Amino acid sequence: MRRIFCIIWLCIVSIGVINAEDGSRLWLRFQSCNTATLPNFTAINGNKGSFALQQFQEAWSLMTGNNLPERNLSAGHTLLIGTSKNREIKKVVKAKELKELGTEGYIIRTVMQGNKMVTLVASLGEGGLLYGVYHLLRLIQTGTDLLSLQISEKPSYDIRILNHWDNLNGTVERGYAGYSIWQWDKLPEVISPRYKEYARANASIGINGTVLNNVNASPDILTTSYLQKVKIIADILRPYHIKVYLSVNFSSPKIVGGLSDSDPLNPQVQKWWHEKATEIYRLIPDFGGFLVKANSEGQPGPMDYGRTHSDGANMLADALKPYGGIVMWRAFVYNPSPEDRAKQAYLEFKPLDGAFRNNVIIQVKNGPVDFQPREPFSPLFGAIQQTAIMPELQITQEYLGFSNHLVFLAPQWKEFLESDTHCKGENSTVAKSTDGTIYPHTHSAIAGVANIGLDTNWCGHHFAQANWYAFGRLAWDHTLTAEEIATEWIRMTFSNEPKFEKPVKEMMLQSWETAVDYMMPLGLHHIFAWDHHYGPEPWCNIPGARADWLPPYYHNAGTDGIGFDRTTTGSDAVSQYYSPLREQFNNLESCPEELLLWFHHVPWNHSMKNGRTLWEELCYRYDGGVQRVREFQKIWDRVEPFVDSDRFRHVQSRLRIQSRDAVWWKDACLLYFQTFSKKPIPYDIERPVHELEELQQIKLELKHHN
Ligand code: GCV
Repeated sequence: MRRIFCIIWLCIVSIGVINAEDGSRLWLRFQSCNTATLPNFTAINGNKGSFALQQFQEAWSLMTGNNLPERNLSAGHTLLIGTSKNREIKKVVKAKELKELGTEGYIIRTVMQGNKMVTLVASLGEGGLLYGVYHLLRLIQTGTDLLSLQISEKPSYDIRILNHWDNLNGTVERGYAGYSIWQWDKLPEVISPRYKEYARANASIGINGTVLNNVNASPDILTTSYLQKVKIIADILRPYHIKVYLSVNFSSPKIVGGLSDSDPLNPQVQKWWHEKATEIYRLIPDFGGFLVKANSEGQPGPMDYGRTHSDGANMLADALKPYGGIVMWRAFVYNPSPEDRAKQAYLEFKPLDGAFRNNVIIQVKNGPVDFQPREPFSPLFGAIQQTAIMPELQITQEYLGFSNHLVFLAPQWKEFLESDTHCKGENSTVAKSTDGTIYPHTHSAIAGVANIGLDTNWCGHHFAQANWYAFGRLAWDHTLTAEEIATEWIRMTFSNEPKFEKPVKEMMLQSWETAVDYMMPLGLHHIFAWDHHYGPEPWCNIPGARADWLPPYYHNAGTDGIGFDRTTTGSDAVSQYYSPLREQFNNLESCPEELLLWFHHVPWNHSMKNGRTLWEELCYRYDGGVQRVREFQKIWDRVEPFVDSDRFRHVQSRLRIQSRDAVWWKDACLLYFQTFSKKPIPYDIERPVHELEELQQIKLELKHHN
């Protein structure tokens, strides 16, 4: 009777809450008054004081209003949560099974013991137990039948890490969700409750590392007073199985340590880093390591002293080695040279393959240029073999409409991870060439540039939370489909109602291709407005600016056609790929049309596979993108009955912006490119509503936090 009362009470409370959802609880709302989907657990048992067990109890009490009684296996349905050391677990799960899954893997299983039903979550380590518990909670929240579970999982990547581009003054580079969640000015005295919520959200999706500060790193982070602040955060994150890492400035020995230089071969410099590592590990015994942007976009690095990337990375790696720390060394490098920017990272790093210590991982952006709406994968994937290499994905939507546009990125990341590098023949996907399958190394890793800020809903746009979620889920299991991830997220974040789930999922799954179409279809790239990267500026030409920071460098539009010639007779970037890819990309006929203008300069009259000319196809792509955003608006308006009013209105309003922006993109690009193609926009396509001159006047005053 009491339980029924509680459930009714919870439902009433929930109805109240439905009108006041602000997105702060992310996908961890634990707000179930649908008793049909709740398992009939009658008791809980497990390792005494287990953090994972506590996490389950907290969630359970939010869902039901009660804690589960902690007692030994008894009649009814017991939930057993324990490591391999637990006596009850030992009775049902073979030690060998758990060993094979490692300390982060887990088993979830339903077993009968006489007339007793037991659902168990078991792992070798506490981390795995936590992940198992969150897996079980996900099944409960998404309304999955729990009567015959047979699950065993282990992560695709060892290190699943967020990169915050957060500055010490509280701003966030390329952040669109408010100020940084790390409140350095208040630490170590004042501890924001957000730190814990952040940790729990990450643990629930398997993220086990975080780099707290921007890769454009302030040397101050390595001062003792900042390290004491970092220690507080590390202490909060530790129970959630999350390690803290820091971005470091290569000139720190000179700037913070007062040395005459920061030359990696200078013994004084090496000593400084060793002592700094010792100081860090004294404060934070499980400190993860360093992330470094060196000799890139003006950042200092070993090349300032005539040394190589490996000299720099190895020096840091040696300092961290005694403590088990790692160095993530970024390969995002390009200089204002005549060489095609897309080729430069490969040219710099490929010759260094094998020259790095085994606690160094080369961190490479998914594409060879810079997180564009669509890029081919970077040719470094598959090519770097003797050194571990990790993908860097961008969760924050620097090039995809900030937090104004609804763009679900799982399809983009899946396309990337499943791209076949051909490094060891067919089916040598990017995923397999980085997760240890093809090239086993001491560590495997994947990073995502965070989209998290102090905004109440964490990510600015409610649907941008889905990208944080998707990154974690794919880092854990890159074989998941975008659709599976969207289903889980929608159900937990919004509703299990099929009339909501189905159309919203379709919208999410189409949203990335849609944004590509209204921004940069057919392989176009980097035609953004100067510096802030919001909106189109294909004409942008700033006197004296580096050519490779200007759109015409990339689109090369002229009366003869459009696109970047990267074939063997052009910049020859195609040759950085393995056969048969390089031949496929090189040939206009076999190059995938989605990447056509990435690899080829193509005449306006070129005949596409569907019979249209290139110009016509470009027009239809832009228009298709606009029309689909309008469809998204209709989809969203129709699902209003299933969403709380606050989130409904918020998303509705963002879709209106997205719709207007899509028209802006289409008009700007088509009217501008038309000055070269000199062809009419096909007559069945919506007419431009802007004048080109009017669009060319737009200069947005967007805050760019550096
Ligand atoms: C952190 C791009 C972004 C920069 C970013 C850089 C990087 O150039 O626009 O804001 O700097 O990439 O990844 O280092």
